[in-house]
This record gives sequence, structure tokens and C-alpha cells, in this order.
Amino acid sequence: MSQQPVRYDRQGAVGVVTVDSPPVNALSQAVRQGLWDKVTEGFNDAAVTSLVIVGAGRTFIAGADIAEFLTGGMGEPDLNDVNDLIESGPKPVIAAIHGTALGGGLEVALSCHYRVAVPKAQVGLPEVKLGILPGGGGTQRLSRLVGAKTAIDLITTGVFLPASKGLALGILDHVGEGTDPLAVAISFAATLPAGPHKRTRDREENLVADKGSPVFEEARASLAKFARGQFAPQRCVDAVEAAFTLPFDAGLKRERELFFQCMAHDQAKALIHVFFAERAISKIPDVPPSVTPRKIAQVAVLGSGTMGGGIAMNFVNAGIPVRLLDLDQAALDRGIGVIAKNYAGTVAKGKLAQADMDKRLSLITPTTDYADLADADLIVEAVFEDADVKAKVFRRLDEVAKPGAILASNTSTLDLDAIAAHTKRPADVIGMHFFSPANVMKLLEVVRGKDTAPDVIATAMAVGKQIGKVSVLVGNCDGFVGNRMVQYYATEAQRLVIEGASVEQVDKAALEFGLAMGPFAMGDLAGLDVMGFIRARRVAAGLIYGTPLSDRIDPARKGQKNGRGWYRYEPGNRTPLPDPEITAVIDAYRAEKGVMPRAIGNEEIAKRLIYTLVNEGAKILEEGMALRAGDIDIVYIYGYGFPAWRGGPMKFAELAGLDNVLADITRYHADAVKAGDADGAYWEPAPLLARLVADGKKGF
Ligand code: 3H9
Repeated sequence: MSQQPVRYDRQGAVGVVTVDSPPVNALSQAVRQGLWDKVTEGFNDAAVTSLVIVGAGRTFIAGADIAEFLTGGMGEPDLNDVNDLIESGPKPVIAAIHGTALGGGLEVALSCHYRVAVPKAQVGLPEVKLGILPGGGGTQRLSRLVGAKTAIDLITTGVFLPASKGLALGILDHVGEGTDPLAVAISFAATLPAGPHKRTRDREENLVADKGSPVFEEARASLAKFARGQFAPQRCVDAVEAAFTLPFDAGLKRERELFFQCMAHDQAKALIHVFFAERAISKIPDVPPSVTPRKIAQVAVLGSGTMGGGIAMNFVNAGIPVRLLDLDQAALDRGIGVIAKNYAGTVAKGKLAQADMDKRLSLITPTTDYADLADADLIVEAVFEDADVKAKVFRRLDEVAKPGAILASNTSTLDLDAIAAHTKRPADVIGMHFFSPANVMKLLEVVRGKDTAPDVIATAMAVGKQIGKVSVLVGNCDGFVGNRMVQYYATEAQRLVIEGASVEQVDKAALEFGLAMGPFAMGDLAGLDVMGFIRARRVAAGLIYGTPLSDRIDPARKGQKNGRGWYRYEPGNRTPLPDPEITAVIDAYRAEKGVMPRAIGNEEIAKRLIYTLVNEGAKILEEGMALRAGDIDIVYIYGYGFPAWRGGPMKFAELAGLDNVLADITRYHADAVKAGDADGAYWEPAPLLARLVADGKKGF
């Protein structure tokens, strides 16, 4: 960081206040103090008639310093005082925006008398994504500029607006040319009229127009549905409403009260954790940024089925050419057809130009000949999930791939080291585990084998980022991180049903918790045939996955793909419908086992589902299969529809209190032992969890 986070200098009659606090000019205490001092200096500088506030480096101010929230120390001066100083000053102040003006950064800009930007700039109030709301006057000033409905929309979604949209909405006063915000602001300053400059707080027109508007109640009702269970979005509406019911200063006070209510809530702690966890995933202790990734100019994908096709799409979407190999020409034609159909659907929705679709398809070269893979820098294998098939493929790849090419397997269940052992270059072998549908799901588990070279890891992580994935490095264990945890979660769902819950109740409890989908609906999506296959393999190896109840389901019920699974489905409709046939199977199973079904509350269901994840997550962490608890949280949020506002399973456990979680897990384990139910053996408390609690630790 430079010596002074904020500096002052002069350009003609314009005083320039530059915020220079890398990486994103966040409003730390030092920056707030610097702004206070330098804006004051500018106001006192008789040689200037106006001031510009601009950011050095890649951006304007990207918001409050989120790291400061964690330490709880938001010292003086308060952001509202800085904003008041700017807004009430004797000279016009222009915010000169490039990069992003976000959160507190936009609040500073809204306190300026004018806002100008370069075309590529973006503005937004994304606090809601951190479980909080704008606490530096944003709800009060933005409402005055854009009216109630737009303010609610922007603040409850936290969307980033391009400069053109900001201009159209009246958030910005001018968008200039080029990339230099200071140049834009200085020429704008020359056009300013003489006389007093209106303060945003005094703008009354929208307040009058929207007073008593039904939009507040409408927004509350809509958020109750679409942001169910979430605390901050409703408080955002309350804060915007205060702009229309209270004088400005009282509105600011109300906003701040609501801000602190959000800050004190677990959901803010969860979402702030997710913000940093998401940025931590790329930090790998033994693969520092000094390790240079290999160059990836040509990719090959093996297997043109659903997975291979989706994987290929990721690369061509990012402009990287792909050779798509399948040994069966008919399968290859079918695969290309599916890809084309996927793109055509996006074009039909108006989300992709026909020319872009054509360009992407042209980047895919189908082939049935391994020799065509010789120039590939990265080869991703997505063939049938069978150890013998993979062995054959990797032996063949070892023959054709050029030296230095990275050989990646998309396996989700097999041992990566065993796969690597079929080549003479295990250092170049890595796992790239995509999640289905591979062109949509954001998560990528990058699996490191025992011999995988650091620059191969760096390359897989970098390429993952390039194709828009959230890449998490995981170790080579059965199921890696995500699936290893989910198999016990799915098993517990069945145990709950055996004990007395219905399939629908279990899924409902999961949805109420905030998960995108319940475990049974998820099973139907994944395919009960696939799950049966994995269960057979695991049971044969003495491992747990599912219960004997699942063996009683008619094998013809494959899930969504044939309209019959744990639920039934109407043709062309993905809505799960209860099926009496399944209820009968469950009743018969309970009767056979002499189980007297008991009423189970939704809270117990949710706890038992989530704590399977926590307990296995702790084992994964202890084994070093994930680098950080936060990495596991990111896997669950991006791969399994876990609600970010719960923080991910590991953060959820911390917020619930590790001691409470351990007590419950210990009880579930004792219950399973007492019932002689070996399928509940995964409840054996993770030693790491027990140790942390014994040591009085609050976090993983
Ligand atoms: C707020 O403003 C509250 C106020 O209303 C009220 C106050 C009273 N603070 O994302 P990147 C770090 S709430 C601290 O990889 P990109 C980040 O951790 C705030 N640190 O870059 C990372 O560090 P590292 C409202 C921050 O180019 C580095 O900067 N604002 C902050 O992909 C680079 O970040 C927001 O919610 C911050 N505010 O994206 C905006 N922002 O390198 C949050 C970033 O050590 N930020 N860092 O891992 C973003 O959305 C993106 O970071 C941004 C850049 C778009 C700015």
C-alpha cells in the first residue's frame, strides 16, 4: 500500500482527491480519515472551485472494508460523517468513476453533487449479498434519485449496473469517453453552472411521487417467496421505505439501526464468510502464485456423452478450441447434435447471438481418431465410469499425448492415483471433476493425485477460472469432497423415512432449510439406476451408501429420466409428485422390520441431514482432503445448492456452536448403535470435531 491511502493535488481549478488503497480502495478507517482530511483540504484550497474524487488503480471505491466488519472495529470517522462533509461542503464535488463504485463506494459517490463515469464502469449496492444493507446513506439517497421501485430492485438484488444503465436511471449524470475517469471529470467540471449545487438529500421529486406507494408491501410479499428465510432483503425494504416516511436525518438513523440488526445476524456472518472463502480457494500453500501455469491453447475432450459435451461447451464458450473424441461415429454425431441443440435453445431465448453460436460450434472438431489428440495441451477424459475403461483410455492417451500435455480425468468415484499409474507421466495427471450439467454448474473439483505436479495444479485452477468455474482443490479420496459427503446425507434421508418421515416431508424440511432441492428429488435427478450402481459397488466393498429400503424400489424406477423414482413425474414436467407405490414400499419395509413409525419434526430432519455433511466434512478436513473448512462450504454452495446465507455446512456448524453440533452427532451415533443400525455408522463423531470442542475452539 502507498504511504497515504488518500492524496490531494490540483489540476487547474479542480482539486483532485485520489483514493489509493489497493487492491480495491475499500473504505477502511484510514481511507475514511484520508477522505475527511483531503476533502477538507480541497474545500479550504482557495485555488480550486470544484473537487473530484477518483480512485487510483483498477477501480473507484469498491465499498466498505469487509475485513473491518470481521474485527468489529469500524472506528471514526463514520462513513455518514464523511458523506455529510462532502455533500454539505461549499464547493461542488464530482465522483469520477471507473471499475466499480460499490456499496459504501457508491454511497460516497451519491453524496457527491455529480457522478461521472467511463463507459466500462459499474455501479451497485451489493450489501445484500453480504447479508447486510447499505449503511452509509445508500438507501436514503438512491431512493431520492431513482424512486421506490427501482431502489428496492437494486438494493434487494445487489446487481451491478453498467454505466449506461446508471446514466439512464439518473444515478450517473454523465458517461464520458475512454478509460480515464479523471479526464472525464475535469472536462465535466468545466461545464458546471455557477451557483449552489443541489444535494442528493434535498431531491424531493421521487419522494413525493412514491409516498404511500404499494411497492413496499408488494416487495415484502415477493421477497417472502423468492428470498424465503433471508433476513437482509426485508430489512432493505424497510430502509428504503424510511426514505419515504421520515426526514433525511431520521431516515439515515433508521437505516443505520437496520444495518446493525443485519450485521448482528448469523446470516451476515455466513455471507461474509462466503465472500472470503470464495476468494481463498485459489490460495494453495504449496502452489504459490510464482508457479507458472502451462499454456492451454488446444483442449481435447474424450467422450461425447452428456458430460463430455457439457465439458466441451465450457471451453469453446471461453474461446478455447476443442477436439471432441468418441470412438463411435454415431455417438459423436449425437453428441454434437445435443451441443448444437443446447446452443440453439440459448439463441431462441435471446441470450446468445446466432453468430456466437456458429463461432462456438466451429471451435469443436469432432474426431474418432486418437492421433488427432497429439496437439492438445489439456485432455479431459469423460468416458464411462469404469476402472477398466479408464485404464485403457489413459494407456492410449499416454501413447498419443505430446510431452507436457495435461491428462485430466472427470472421474467422480475412481482412484485418481490408480488412473495415473496407467501412464508413464503421473505428474501430468489430475482430476477435473465437473458437475452435471457441466456447462451450467459452477463447481469444479480439481483433484490432486499423489504425484500431480504443482504447475499442473496451477494450470487446472487457472483454466477453471478461465471457463467461469469456481474451482476447489480437493484430495484423492472416494467421492472426493462433495460426493463423499452427499452419500451419507442421502443415506440419512432414507433412514429418516424408515423411522417415520415421508419422502415429501424430508424434502420439504430440506427446502425449508434453504437447500435448492431435497435429497429424494436430487436422487431422482441423478438417477436411481446410477445410485443403485454406486450402492452395489460400495456395499460390496463394505462401505455405506443408501439403505436396504432403496433395494426394494422397483429397478425400473430410474428417476426423472423415466418419470418414476422416489416420486412420479408427469411427461415433460419436472415437478415431483407423491407416488402411492413408493408409500406402499416404505410401509411394507417398516412392517417387515417391525418399525413403529414415529412423528419426526422438520427441525430434526434438517439437523440430521446437515450434520451428516458436517461430520464427514470434519473427517475430510482432518485427512487434508480439503485445504480449509471454507473450501468445503464453497463446494456445497456451488455444487449442491446449499444456501449461501447459511454459510455452507461447516460455517453453519460453527454458527450453531460446535459443542451443540457434537452433542447432537454423539446422540445420533448412540441411537444408531442402540438400534443396531450399521447404516448409521457415519455418525461416529469426527475426531477433529471432538478435539476442537474439547479445546474450547469455536471454529474449524
Ligand atoms: C459496504 O459497503 C457497507 C456500507 O454500505 C456501509 C458501511 C457503514 N473489502 O473479488 P476480487 C479484496 S459492504 C475488503 O478477487 P475482482 C478481496 O478479498 C461492501 N476487501 O477481485 C480480494 O483480496 P485477496 C460492499 C475487499 O476483480 C481482492 O480485494 N461492496 C473488498 O474479481 C480482490 O478482490 C462489496 O460487496 C472489500 N469491499 O472483483 C464489493 N472487495 O486478493 C465486494 C474486494 O486478498 N467486492 N476485496 O483475496 C467485489 O464484489 C469484488 O471484489 C470486486 C473486484 C468487483 C470489487
